[in-house]
Amino acid sequence: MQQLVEQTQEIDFQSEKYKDAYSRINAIVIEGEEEAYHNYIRLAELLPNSKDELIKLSKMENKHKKGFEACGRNLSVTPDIQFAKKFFSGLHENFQKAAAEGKVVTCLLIQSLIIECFAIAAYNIYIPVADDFARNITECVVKDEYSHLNFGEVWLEANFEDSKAELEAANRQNLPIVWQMLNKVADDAKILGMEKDALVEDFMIQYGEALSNIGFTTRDIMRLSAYGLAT
Ligand code: Y39
Ligand code: FE
Ligand code: FE
Ligand code: FE
Repeated sequence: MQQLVEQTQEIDFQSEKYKDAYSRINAIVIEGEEEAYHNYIRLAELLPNSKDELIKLSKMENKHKKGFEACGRNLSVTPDIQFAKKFFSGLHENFQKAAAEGKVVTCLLIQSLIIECFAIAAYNIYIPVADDFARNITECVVKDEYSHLNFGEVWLEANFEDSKAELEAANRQNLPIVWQMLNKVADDAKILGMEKDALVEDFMIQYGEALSNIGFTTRDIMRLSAYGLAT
């Protein structure tokens, strides 16, 4: 704990180096929230029985986006949205394609498991090293993200046997993209005080727990969650 406090005090939130890295990480988070907003609206069309709940989740994502835009403004940082759009393009395209094919299991794996776990890991690691303004916002946001992850878990658990094969294929297609995204952001994250190892560890814990809650065995989880990690 002492160590965390000291580390926080060392960060100069107004240095050019910090603000340069923040222009990309902040953009990733803003663009991620924007895409999550649209993804839950799309999911509401695909799952009419859960429409009201999914629209509620989409509205939360839109609120998160506004919160993180305020974090950038607070540090006088202009988010590099073009960089962020490219950062998300792999998962974005795979979500769009799956949605067009009516593959709701793949859409849920991409948004409600992979992206939510990525968000939870990133926000958990960010909170202790954030500026006071951003910490307050991120603490509220991360609570919501757990509820989004929970939506995916509950739906996929209820439909586990029918979803298993598609989940395996979607995991194989999309998890390697997450490891590539982590590599692309590792240097900037480090400047913000976030270690890549800690991000990987937290993601693995969230994702492994999610797969377990859905019904996968420990053996399956080991195989699924490390897929593409070493490449
Ligand atoms: O469900 C959500 O709100 C997720 C869209 C938001 C994505 C956040 C992505 C965070 C990755 C940041 C990487 C920083 C190291
Ligand atoms: Fe939009
Ligand atoms: Fe969000
Ligand atoms: Fe979310």
